[in-house]
Amino acid sequence: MEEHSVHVDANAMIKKLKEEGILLVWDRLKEQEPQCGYCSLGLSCRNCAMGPCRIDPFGEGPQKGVCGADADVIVARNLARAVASGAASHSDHGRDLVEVLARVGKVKAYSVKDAEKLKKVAQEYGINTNKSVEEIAFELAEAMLEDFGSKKEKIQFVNRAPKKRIELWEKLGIIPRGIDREVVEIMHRTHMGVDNDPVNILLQCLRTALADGFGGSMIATEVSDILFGTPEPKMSEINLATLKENEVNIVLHGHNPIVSDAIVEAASDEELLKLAKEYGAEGINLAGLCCTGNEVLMRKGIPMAGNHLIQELVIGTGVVDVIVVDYQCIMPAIVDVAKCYHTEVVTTSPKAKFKGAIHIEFTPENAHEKAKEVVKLAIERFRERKAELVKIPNVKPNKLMTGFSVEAILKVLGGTLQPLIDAIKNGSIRGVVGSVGCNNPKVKQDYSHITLAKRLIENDVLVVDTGCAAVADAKAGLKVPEAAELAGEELRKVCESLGIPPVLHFGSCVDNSRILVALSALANELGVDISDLPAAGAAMEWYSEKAIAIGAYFVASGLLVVLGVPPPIYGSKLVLDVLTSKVEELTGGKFVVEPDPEKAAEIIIKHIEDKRRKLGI
Ligand code: BF8
Ligand code: SF4
Repeated sequence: MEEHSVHVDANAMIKKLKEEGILLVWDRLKEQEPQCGYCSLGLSCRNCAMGPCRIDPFGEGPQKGVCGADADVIVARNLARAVASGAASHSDHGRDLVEVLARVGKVKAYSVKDAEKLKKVAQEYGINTNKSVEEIAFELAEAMLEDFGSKKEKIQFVNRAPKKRIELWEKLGIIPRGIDREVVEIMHRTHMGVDNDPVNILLQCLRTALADGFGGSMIATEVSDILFGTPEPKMSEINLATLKENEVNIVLHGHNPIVSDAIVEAASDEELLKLAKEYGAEGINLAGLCCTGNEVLMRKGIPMAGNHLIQELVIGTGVVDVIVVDYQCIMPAIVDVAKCYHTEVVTTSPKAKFKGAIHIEFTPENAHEKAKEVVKLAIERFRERKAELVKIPNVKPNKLMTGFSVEAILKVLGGTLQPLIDAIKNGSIRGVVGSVGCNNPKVKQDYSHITLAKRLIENDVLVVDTGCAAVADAKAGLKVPEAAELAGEELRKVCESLGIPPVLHFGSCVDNSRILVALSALANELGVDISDLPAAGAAMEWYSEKAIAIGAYFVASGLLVVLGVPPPIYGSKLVLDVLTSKVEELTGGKFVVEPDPEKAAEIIIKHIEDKRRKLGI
């Protein structure tokens, strides 16, 4: 049987769990096959009770739904609802952070860790910063909440985009007015009998995606930096061997640092450490999963257990005492796997409860106590481990360098982007690519992310990565300064002189907003638009609606975006044509679907060279 992952630790765990008779994501995918062809093409609609309806892709059966909607309308509407869900997920996460920001000074668990950034962002919002940190935090939170509403003509961070880009968005009528407003408008437009012009629907997809990228996600990133510290380069470790057999292990899974950060604090509580030792553990060990893992890795160097497809496997080590989650990308299946071990799944958000899990609800007011409660529960579960089920894969943790916020990069460069611009101009860095997104069991885990990143750096293209792609590249050893050896000669020299890896960890998925900030700054310095830059995006193993929103805001910002997993748009020639071709005339960006990472790399490199030629560099 072909292995499901490129990694030894994952394959060892898959084998173990299989032997134990536990069904995993790959087994469930098999059970689902063949998956529905109509849905895969985007041709099914259940938006109303006259349906559900399906359009026959071969032109023999029905070509219209009961209401008269054709393939183009149905495909565009389905895509729009995915963008709305993705944008809503990032943005609601952002709002939760803003609500914490508003309470700074009134709650124990949270404070402002980066006052300089607080002031800088507050000034962008036009707030007078000549007052206490708590007052600024409150006023900034109030101003950010306005961005979620519907009273504005333009959300604030849109102003960070290059002027030409903003003018273009104005011309296209896709300036996001309010984050919630754009999401709601998609839900409205896709109701039966509202927007029946597929191109008009697609434009609203771009506007809503921008409300995510320059709105909800950017707010999430900035407020996380303010509350938990702006990341700086640091070393850490990654893979399943970051779990410790002799320690209490708590796995942090989900997205929002509000919970994971509080647990990190609680895990160093003296009393709890004493208790853990009394119970026979040598300490309390934390390991991250998915994006909340990226958050605490970027800021605190907390080791990372893995990415999306590791979440069931991590429990299979038999040493995870508690897996604590907030929301997003948490498979309901982990509760079933946990039942076969001593592991407790702890949910923390009123928005995300799981049948079979223990619910310990976190609020900004109680986070301190609740975090300790979770750690205590983990200590108690430690004693219940089933020795016969314990097996941590016999590998060494991979090292990685993390923490590349835009601010940190500026510091590395000596305070200005000029060295980077010079390197791009003289060709030692041919271009920059954001490699983002998930794992998908339809792709051998991490193969496409890693192959793409390797090919790009070999060709002197700097890679910045986020989310699960970032974990993949780190496990492949691409995020240590020594990985400069794997880069082309020119990129290698740049990395060696700066002491950085050729693949830079930009953070979690909301931190794709850092890519927007970095590219906007680069474009501004060069006096061009983002679409003129030798840059691109890739989501080679995407699965999530959030990744669709990210891809759409990259395209709206002028980037070529390669998707390694086909999106459900092939049922409409028109939608396919708009998104993979015509949109380029509007925004300068477009989607390319290319599952083969070798070919994806060729497409991206050609794109970068074209852009360089046009810039005359
Ligand atoms: O927000 S990359 S699988 S964990 S959706 Fe999810 Fe995809 Fe991972 Fe983070 Ni992003
Ligand atoms: Fe069918 Fe139209 Fe209703 Fe969709 S909105 S389910 S196509 S009748």
